[in-house]
Amino acid sequence: MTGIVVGDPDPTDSYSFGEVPLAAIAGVVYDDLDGDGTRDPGEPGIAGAQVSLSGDATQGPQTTGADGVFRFDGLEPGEYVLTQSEATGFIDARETLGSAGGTLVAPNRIESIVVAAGELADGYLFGDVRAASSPVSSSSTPTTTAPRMRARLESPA
Ligand SMILES: [Ca+2]
Ligand SMILES: [Ca+2]
Repeated sequence: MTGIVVGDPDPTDSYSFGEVPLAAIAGVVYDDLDGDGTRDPGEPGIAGAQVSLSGDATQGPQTTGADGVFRFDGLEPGEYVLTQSEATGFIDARETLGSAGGTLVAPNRIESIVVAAGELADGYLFGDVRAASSPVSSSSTPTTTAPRMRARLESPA
């Protein structure tokens, strides 16, 4: 509080009351290559996805760059909503809540993110997968396929 003199007689004094450190909400839109809902090492960010902030303030949409990162700065303490839309060629996968929590209410929509003064709420992950490759493909779990079942699947119809 240095520099602020209580009772300053200057009528043009512009100090505002209740000045608080501002918060930020950040995260990444990423390519969930194996469709497991977790960002694993080597799973890249997605460029061209859009993320919007709503709630106690509205910002965006931000369009992600190659790293998939989005970040909303300058937020008053309050409650916010993140909404994501896929980049061309991608479909929805699973989302992961970040450090300030929240509620996943629908695909690509996280509500009730409550941030305190000066808080950086990070780690909000929006997972998408390429539309060309099915996220429910069984090809990623060959070791759990019984030989008999595999033989049946591979036999001619
Ligand atoms: Ca993954
Ligand atoms: Ca998603």
